[in-house]
Amino acid sequence: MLRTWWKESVIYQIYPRSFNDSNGDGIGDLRGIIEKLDYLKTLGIDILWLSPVFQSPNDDNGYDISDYRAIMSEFGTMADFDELLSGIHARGMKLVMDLVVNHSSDEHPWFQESRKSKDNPYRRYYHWQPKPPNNWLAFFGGNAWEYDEPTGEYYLHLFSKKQPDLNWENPALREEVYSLMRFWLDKGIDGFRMDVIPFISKRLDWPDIDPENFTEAVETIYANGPRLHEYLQEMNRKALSHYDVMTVGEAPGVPPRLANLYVGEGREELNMIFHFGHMFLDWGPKGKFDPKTWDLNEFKGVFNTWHQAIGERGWISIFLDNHDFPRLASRWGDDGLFRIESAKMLATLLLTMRGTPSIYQGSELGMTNVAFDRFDDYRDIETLNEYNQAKEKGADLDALLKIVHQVGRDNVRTPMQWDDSPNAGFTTAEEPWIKVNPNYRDINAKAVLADPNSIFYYYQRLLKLRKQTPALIYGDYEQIDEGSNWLYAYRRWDKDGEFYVYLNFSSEPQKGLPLPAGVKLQLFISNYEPDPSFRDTLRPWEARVYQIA
Ligand code: ISL
Ligand code: CA
Repeated sequence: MLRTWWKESVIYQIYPRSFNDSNGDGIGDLRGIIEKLDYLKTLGIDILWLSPVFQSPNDDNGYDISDYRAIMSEFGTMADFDELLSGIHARGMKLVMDLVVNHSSDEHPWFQESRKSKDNPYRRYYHWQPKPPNNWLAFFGGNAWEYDEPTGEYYLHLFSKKQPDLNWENPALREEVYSLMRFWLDKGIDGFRMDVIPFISKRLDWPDIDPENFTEAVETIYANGPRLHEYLQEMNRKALSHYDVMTVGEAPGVPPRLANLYVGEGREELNMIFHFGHMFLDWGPKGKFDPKTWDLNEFKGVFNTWHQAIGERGWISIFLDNHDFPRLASRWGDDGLFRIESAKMLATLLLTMRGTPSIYQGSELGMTNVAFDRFDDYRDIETLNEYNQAKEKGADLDALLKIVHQVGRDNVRTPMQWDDSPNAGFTTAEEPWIKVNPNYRDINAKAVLADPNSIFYYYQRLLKLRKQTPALIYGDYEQIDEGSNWLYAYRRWDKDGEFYVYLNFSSEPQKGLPLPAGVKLQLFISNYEPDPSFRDTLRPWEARVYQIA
């Protein structure tokens, strides 16, 4: 199996708008990130992934790009970017940028031209149809086909109507993409995270979806289109292969059996993907605002299945939250009484699983979901569109607000909590672009840095241990609990080392650990003080990792 830096690294995702505001306008920016590089170095991460920082009207916070070669004015200048990149490299870290090329902004000059007339040279940069050819629904609500006045035709948008889908069938568009990739690669960046990359090749027979089962349509119709792998191989040939960089494709709709088509060695496509197996466990047929319950055995099943599917030939990146999903401690743990214990337990999972871990900003503080009591305080287009639709239909808005508290993307977009001063030290402005989580007085970076027992230092230890332990990176994986509904236990091993990981996914003490017999167990790391009387019992949300001595 290929041994390489991006398998041995840990990613930290920054959502720049919410990370740190350096100039008091209420919006995080690049100089704000520069100010915190030493903080990130202290934590011990290797790769910074920045959510999009390109020029954008911010309909979807930068995932709608109007100039791929310019920095968003609110975030700073190209000079700031260059300084950020060299600051990252000077500290021995790497920088990965977000590549959003399934769609552009409708304010991109390509689209401005494209909509002008049917014979405009940019017409074929997007998908135009005289009539909607199918019943596709957009992720952010409503129809995926939008009528456009100037030419009287419809264009496709899988996300908001300000995010028209690019037409990859057109070789001229593809060359534009490879060229903008080379622009950033030539500046010396270290790779790309690729937004909804499985969606770029469309089914041109335009089949209908089952509107009652949107979640299923993502996999069966939107993702994994007929020319996808041809495009990825071309992208590799024309851009990526000329640089020592890493790629991670965001891969909603990619089932395990197709994974190695994307990331298998010798395919010359991507290095890794982020799969959504666990992220969609609580989505009902109608999507995220139609939540259902999940259980621990399904969750474990996802990790097992993906491990088997990837095997020795491919690689994945492991994440438990990001800028689109609830906070990990709120979603998979207990963000009340056992916030600290469960945040550390989940960190243990993230950093001892096979695959390149990706940490989302604020996890190292144990940040939690937020529950604003008015829709007015929400900023995310997905939430606001859902609200507007519900209002139009006369649906129960209080019920929707509760669902938003549980699943909304603004849960993870409130400002980073740096200290206990007003607005958590994120900004000196009176009002940040989105309100801070009121729990910032207790939960903040200043507090965790002052407490040797904090979540922050637990991450720091885990990061260091992982780096020193090839078995935790390259080693094999196998689940060892037998269908327990509170315990997740697994073994990681290679020829030089063997590790047993025990994770209590419950708020009760639980007895009966499947400990290996006849070997000497040495405690490797735990989120509780060791206590021999608990040898066979895990305390609430306890994580314990043993090494075979
Ligand atoms: O959270 C989701 C929608 O409810 C996911 O399905 C998400 O839309 C999907 O993973 C794609 O996400 C990416 O592309 C979107 C952008 O809004 C997200 O922030 C980005 O991560 C469109 O660019
Ligand atoms: Ca700012």
